[in-house]
Order: sequence, then C-alpha cells, then structure tokens
Amino acid sequence: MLLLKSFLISIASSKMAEVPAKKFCSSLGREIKIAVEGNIAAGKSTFLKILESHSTGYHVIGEPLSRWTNIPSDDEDVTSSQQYGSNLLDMFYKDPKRYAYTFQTYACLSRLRAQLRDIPQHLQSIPNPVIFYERSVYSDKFCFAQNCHESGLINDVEWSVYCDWHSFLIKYLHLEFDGFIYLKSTPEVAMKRLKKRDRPEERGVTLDYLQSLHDKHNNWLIDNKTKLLPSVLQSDVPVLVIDCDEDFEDSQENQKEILGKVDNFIDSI
Ligand code: UDP
Ligand code: D5M
Ligand code: MG
Repeated sequence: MLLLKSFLISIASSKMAEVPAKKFCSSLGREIKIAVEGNIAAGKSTFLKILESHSTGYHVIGEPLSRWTNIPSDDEDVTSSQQYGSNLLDMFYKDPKRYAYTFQTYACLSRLRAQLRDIPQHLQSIPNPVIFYERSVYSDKFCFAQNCHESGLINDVEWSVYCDWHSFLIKYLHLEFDGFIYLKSTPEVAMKRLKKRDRPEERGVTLDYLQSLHDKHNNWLIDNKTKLLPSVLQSDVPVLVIDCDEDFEDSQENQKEILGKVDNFIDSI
C-alpha cells in the first residue's frame, strides 16, 4: 500500500517578480517533474500560466486537449487519429457509454507522448529546471477511468484490459514524478468556473460528475485510500495541497501566497 506524504507548507515568502532558476536547491541533480492535479475547471491551466511566468526555471507542459478536440496545435504534427476530424472529447460527453474506453485510451496515449518528450533545449543549461505537467497518467487512471468503471461507463472486461496495459506501460516507461500539486476546489466552485469558461463540449457536465471526480482526487491525493501497486507509483511522493476556492486569477495577493507555497515545496524536494 502506497503512502503519499501530504505537505502542508506554511504561507511563505512573497516573490512576485520572476525568480532566477538557480534559486532552487533540489538534491536530485536533474530536472524536477511535478504533476498538477485537480478537478475539471479547478484552475490548473490558469495556475500553470502564472507559474511559468514566475521563474525562468519553471516550464509547463499543458494537457493535450487540442488533440482530443481535433484542433491541431502550433508545434505538433497532426496524428493519424486526428486526420479523421473527430472531436473525441465531445463524443465522450455526448455518448459516454460508447466512447469512455476509447477516450481513456487516447487520453492516456497523448499524456504518455507529452510525458516522454525530451526536456526543451533552453532548459538544458539550467541547473534544476522544474517541469510542471497538467495532470498525469495517474489521474487518468485513478480519477477518470476508475470513475468510468465504477459508474458503468466502462465494463469489467474493458477495465481489466485498461489496467493491464496501463500497469505495463507505467512499469516499463519510467513515468515517475518527484511530486504532485493538488489544486483542490469544491465541486461547486469548479462548476462555477466551468460555466465561466463555457467550453461547448462540457455544457452537459453535472455537479454530480464533478463531485465523483472530487472524491476520487481526495481519496488518492489526501486520504491515501486509492490502492496502487508499488510498480505503478513509487511510494513517498510528496503532495502539496493548495486550496484554490478563493479566486487567484485576479488576486495578486493570492498569487503571491500560492507561489510562495510552490517555491517552498520545490525547495523541499
Ligand atoms: N478561473 C477563475 N478564477 C481563478 C482561476 C480560474 O475565474 O482563480 C477561471 C478561468 O478564467 C477559466 C475557468 O476558471 O475560465 C477554468 O480555469 P482553468 O481552465 O484554468 O481550469 P482547469 O480546467 O485547467 O483546471
Ligand atoms: O480538462 C480538460 C477536459 O478533458 C475536461 O472536460 C475533463 C476532460 N478529461 C481530461 N482527462 C480525462 C480523462 N482521462 N477522462 C475523461 N475526461 C478527461 P480540464 O480539467 O478542463 O483542463
Ligand atoms: Mg486546463
């Protein structure tokens, strides 16, 4: 059984100006990989944008959403799945029972691609660059896919197949993280932000669905209730929990507080 350490780091220093990369004192001697987790519309992308402009040593790899909605992004080639012109995210939300398994395979594949990319050239001269990933193959499985299985959108055979290839890939591809940041929001706040963002594909998302995903994130990242195989995720991975119900997008003070927590967390790794 896996133990994840929850770090509650006190509100620390106020550094709003861009921080030079050298300040981080990790003992790892290589890049630090952090996955940023949280419910739909909790504020992950907003948070990551703020982080990236905070330090030259902070680099962000966003969620491969454009692949799922078939909008080719600037820096990547169109994949064979995209050439059919489908919006898989939309198909999943419109007919979840039919497309849940398909969506999970594609979501996980595109995260694998993102996670296995070489570290960008400009970071190679920086002593301990920090790479932040928006979500991970772990939330894919332990929050989304598991929820699909428990709610009957993925049947037992599909779930067994999914678990089989997921565990195999995790075991052999070295997809470990050095830490997780959990942006914790209540489902009600996530719903408010989801409505504000107003993605067409997400208009049918219900509060119940956000509540289930919220419970999955809490079980995994706070209560350690998710049963993980040791081969699936290394033990003792630190978790920084940030309560993000209060608006931080438009509050310099809240941004300062959050950035202080993140800097301290990175220093502790
Ligand atoms: N947002 C907000 N206040 C915040 C953080 C985010 O109003 O403190 C809004 C943001 O502008 C966006 C929506 O919430 O319209 C969802 O944010 P984001 O896309 O960052 O969430 P994610 O799904 O990536 O977690
Ligand atoms: O996440 C982007 C959108 O993609 C949001 O509607 C949730 C959905 N998503 C992300 N990963 C999965 C998996 N694995 N299964 C089902 N749905 C998923 P956002 O939180 O808005 O950045
Ligand atoms: Mg996002």
